[in-house]
Amino acid sequence: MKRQLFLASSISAIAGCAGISNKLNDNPTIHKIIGSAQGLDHAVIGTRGRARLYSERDIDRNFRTNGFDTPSDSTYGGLARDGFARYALAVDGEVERPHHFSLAQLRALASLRQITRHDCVEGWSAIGEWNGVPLARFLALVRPTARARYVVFHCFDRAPDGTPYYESLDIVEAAHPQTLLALDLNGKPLDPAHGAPVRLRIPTQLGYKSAKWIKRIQLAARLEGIFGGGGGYWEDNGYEWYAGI
Ligand SMILES: Nc1nc2c(c(=O)[nH]1)N[C@H]1C(S)=C(S)[C@@H](COP(=O)(O)O)O[C@H]1N2
Ligand SMILES: [Mo]
Repeated sequence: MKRQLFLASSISAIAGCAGISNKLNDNPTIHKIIGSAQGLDHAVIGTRGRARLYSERDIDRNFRTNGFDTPSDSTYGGLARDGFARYALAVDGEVERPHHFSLAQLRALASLRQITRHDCVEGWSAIGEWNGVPLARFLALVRPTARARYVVFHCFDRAPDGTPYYESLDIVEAAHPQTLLALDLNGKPLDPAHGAPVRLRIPTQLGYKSAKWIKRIQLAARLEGIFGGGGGYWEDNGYEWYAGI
């Protein structure tokens, strides 16, 4: 798949963030710098640290799909066949409380519905109403350790060469109040093509960060040693890790 990187690179050029955010850590000065760089970026597109919220009439009823094919292996297929009744989202790594969450447990935690725009780096956007679990709320439950700096999302799907899709956020972006573990799109449970049963939906970053078909969430101190070490399938293939809009 040939991809255009111009949007991501012009955005990080505006924010001036690529180098800084890769070192994002507990240093408050760095957070301030990133905060002001993002503020500048958001001033350009008209928001203030938050993605813009839209109204019901803006919703695109045909939200297009993109990326790899819906997983067709027996694990995912088996789970999908009985409505994901046996699905369990694993959370492990740098957490005090590793846990498996059933879909029912996730539904009980869902508390945020927001209408936002999804921007794909290939040059299309779509507005949808997403409902799900604020990732900050979820992280508070599993209690990241002091060493945890990244939240890594492992997915069911694979590239044609067999490489699994994955993504990651630093823990600050993960805890942004608009970052969701999404369960519903436009009032209905996610369909398989949009990432059922659970996907990430981060409206402050480009589309490829919003991992679909999540099977496991890993808290990590570093990205080195996780697949290619770039923090995501596309990042391992040259994309920017920081994909703020
Ligand atoms: N697991 C997984 N997540 C993924 C992708 C993918 O191929 N696999 N594609 C990404 C890209 S590039 C985009 S634009 C969005 C598309 O989401 P949609 O199919 O719901 O429109 O999913 C993102 N998340
Ligand atoms: Mo995308």
